[in-house]
This record gives sequence, C-alpha cells and structure tokens, in this order.
Amino acid sequence: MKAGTALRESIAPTQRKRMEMAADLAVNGAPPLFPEALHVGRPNIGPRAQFDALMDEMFDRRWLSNDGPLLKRFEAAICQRLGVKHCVAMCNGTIALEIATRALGFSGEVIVPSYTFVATAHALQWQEITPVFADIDPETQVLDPVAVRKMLTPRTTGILGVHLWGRAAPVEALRQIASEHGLKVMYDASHGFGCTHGGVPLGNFGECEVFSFHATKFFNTFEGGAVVTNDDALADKMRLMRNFGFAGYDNVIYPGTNGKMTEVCAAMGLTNLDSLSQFVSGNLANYRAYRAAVEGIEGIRMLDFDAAETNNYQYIVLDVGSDFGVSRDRLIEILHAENILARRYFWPGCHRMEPYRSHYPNAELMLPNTVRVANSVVVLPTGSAITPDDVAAIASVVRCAGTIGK
Ligand code: T4K
Repeated sequence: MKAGTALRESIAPTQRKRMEMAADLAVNGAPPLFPEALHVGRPNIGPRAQFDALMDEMFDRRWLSNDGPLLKRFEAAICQRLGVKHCVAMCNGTIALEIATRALGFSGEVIVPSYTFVATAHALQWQEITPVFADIDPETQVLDPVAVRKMLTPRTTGILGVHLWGRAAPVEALRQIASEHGLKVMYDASHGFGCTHGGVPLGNFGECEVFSFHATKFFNTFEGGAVVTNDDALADKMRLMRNFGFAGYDNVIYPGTNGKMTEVCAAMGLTNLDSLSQFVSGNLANYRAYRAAVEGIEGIRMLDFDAAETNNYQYIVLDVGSDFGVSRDRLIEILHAENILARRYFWPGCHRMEPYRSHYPNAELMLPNTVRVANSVVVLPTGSAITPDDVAAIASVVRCAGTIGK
C-alpha cells in the first residue's frame, strides 16, 4: 500500500447528501453523511513492503527486543532528524514520561497544565510526585507563564510543559522561571514530532523532551515513545532505567523498570520516518481545506498553525463559541450521528479526573481558561485516511449545525 492511501471506500462527493437545513441532519432522521466512521487518530502508515522487508530481516536474525539493531538504527535516525544528541526509545510515551521525570529527580510538586492528556499528570502521580495544575493561555492553549508563577511553592522541583497540538509551550519564559527558582524543566512533546519553535525542532528544549509514538500520533511505532536529550549523563541514566538497571550481564546498578521498545516497533518507526513528508502534505491539504470551509461560520474559531514554523498539522481544533447555533456537546452529537467521530480532547481537564478531582476539589478557581477551553474544543478527523473532499463534507455539517437555533 502506498503511504497516505485512504483505506475507506469513499462516497463520491457528488453522491453525498446536501447539508442545507436542519432536516438534512442525521440527528433529525436523515441518513448519515458517511457510511463508515471517520476517526480522529486514524494511523498514518508507510509502505507495507518496506515494513515487511524489515520484518524478514528481524525474523532471520532472531533478535526481537533488548537494544536490537533496528532499535539502534531507529534511535540514530531520530537523533539525526531532530538534531539531538541522544534518543532513548521506549515502549510508550507514558513510561518515557515516568522514566524522564524520575531521572531528573523530580519530587514534591511539579507544575503541569491540566489541559492535556491525563498521562502527563499520571506519570507524576504514579511516582507520588504531586502534579500542580497551572492555567493555560486561552489563545495558544499551552501553559501561561504568569499562571505558572502563581503555583510555585517551596515544594516545587520542576515544570513539565506540554507542546499541545504541536504548538510549543512558552519555552523561553519557562526557562526564565526555572532559572530564577532553581527548577528543572522538561516537556511532554507527544504531539510535537516534526514541529519547530523558532526554527529549532521540538525535542531540543528543557532538560529533555518526551515523544509519544502511539498509533494515533502523527508519527507512530504502533505503541512507543522516546526521551530525547542533549545531556549525556541523563541519557545514560535513562538507558539503565529502561532496562531494569542492568549495566552488563548480572550487574544491576539501579532500580529500573522495563521500558524497552521492541524491534517490531522500531521497524514501524523506520518505515514511517521515510513517509513523514507525505503525511505532512496530506495533513496540510486537509488543514487548508478546513480553514477555507469553516471560514465565516459564526461562533467557530479554528486554531492556526504558525506558518513561520514547521508543523505536522496533525490536529484540527475548533473552538465553539457561545455565538454558535448549538452547544459544543450538541455539535459533537450532530457530528457523531453523521459518522464523524469528533472528540472533546481534553475535556474535562485532568483536574476533574481521579484522583485529582478528589484531591483538589477547588482547583477550578485557579483554572478559568482551562475550564473555558476544555468546554469549547472539538477536534476533527484528519490524517491520511481523510481527503479534502471529506473535509468539505465535514465542514458542511458544522455549518448546517450552526444554523439551528438562529
Ligand atoms: N502526553 C500526551 C499529551 C498525549 O497525548 C499522550 C497520548 C501521552 C502523553 C501518552 O503517550 P502514550 O503512553 O499513549 O504513548 C489516545 C491514545 O491512546 C493516547 O496515546 C493519546 N495520547 C490520546 C490523545 O489519545 P484515546 O482514549 O483517545 O484512544 P482511542 O482508543 O479512543 O483512539 C482514538 C481514535 O483513534 C479512535 O477513534 C480510533 C482511532 N484508532 C486508534 C487506534 C489505536 C485507529 O483508527 N487505529 C488504532 O490503531 O487515547
């Protein structure tokens, strides 16, 4: 299969139902616009023959895991692409976060956004480090440095910023806060593979950065993740931690865990790395199609990617304002009825998930922007399984939904 080929039998745009009035909507009894579900997070997959050739190599070699040759090639390829010194590949992004935060010596309290996937907070909580939630900037949807300053206490040891949607956290301001208070900063760059800040690839900021290579990410290794860093000692420590603390046969010098990436996953990574430019161009075409199609819909704002940076365009994020025709949640119901499985990422915010909801019942008082954004965001399908024609059809549902109640 060619990279980027759509898997779904698509209905010719001319045969699709017209979306002109409320009666055209599936929630009102009309047939759904799409016969099969359109997902957010359909994997981008490179050429199967390339992957198969690597699998043949692997089976012939009978080397399946534990620092195998494909893993080494994969780590070297990541370093080269990002311009970082070290890549420590892992079995998933969550374990990579746990290992990175532990290797940095985080303890006590660490400041994180609440508006992120829950794994960012859980990676800390799992190690009995307290995630302290700071508010976001409502425009960029990443940490607000002013809010970060408000959450500092004598127990704060670090800041874990998130490059949400592939948009860089305010790295310069966070560096400044960290240096004033003797803190360490690292980033959850799970959404940011292939994106830059000031022309520098994400992966080069803070003490280290963590990527998720989960199936739903712009770049995937089935499951997988990595910590990248320019710090030699930190990389050595994380390599030990990833492999039970083994420093050679029978010699354990550290309390480690099992964070290893398999050869199968490394092979998927090597395959997909070669197709990244096709994945980006598909995403970019969809992003432009969405921009054009939602333009002028009252109450809908689509998040921009900064054209001065390199972006992966993996997330299509709409902000549904109070002047839109229906509520955000009703829009989601309308889209789902059409087989468009839009998501409310990252509703309701980590602070309203357990155990944080019970630990900090009043957290919301410090998180007004998080609450507003989490209540108004809709993430729409894109990626190599979606075409610009699909995008136009999806946007026609949003436009039609907006006319209800007006
Ligand atoms: N930090 C951040 C900021 C993250 O976003 C994530 C992961 C992490 C840390 C942790 O990294 P990992 O430990 O996961 O490497 C998904 C993913 O499971 C999760 O990896 C991801 N973030 C999060 C944003 O999304 P769900 O609960 O939304 O997954 P699910 O099963 O609903 O899948 C999403 C859609 O993708 C489905 O509608 C179907 C489609 N899909 C999914 C898979 C797995 C496919 O079409 N094919 C597939 O193989 O969490």
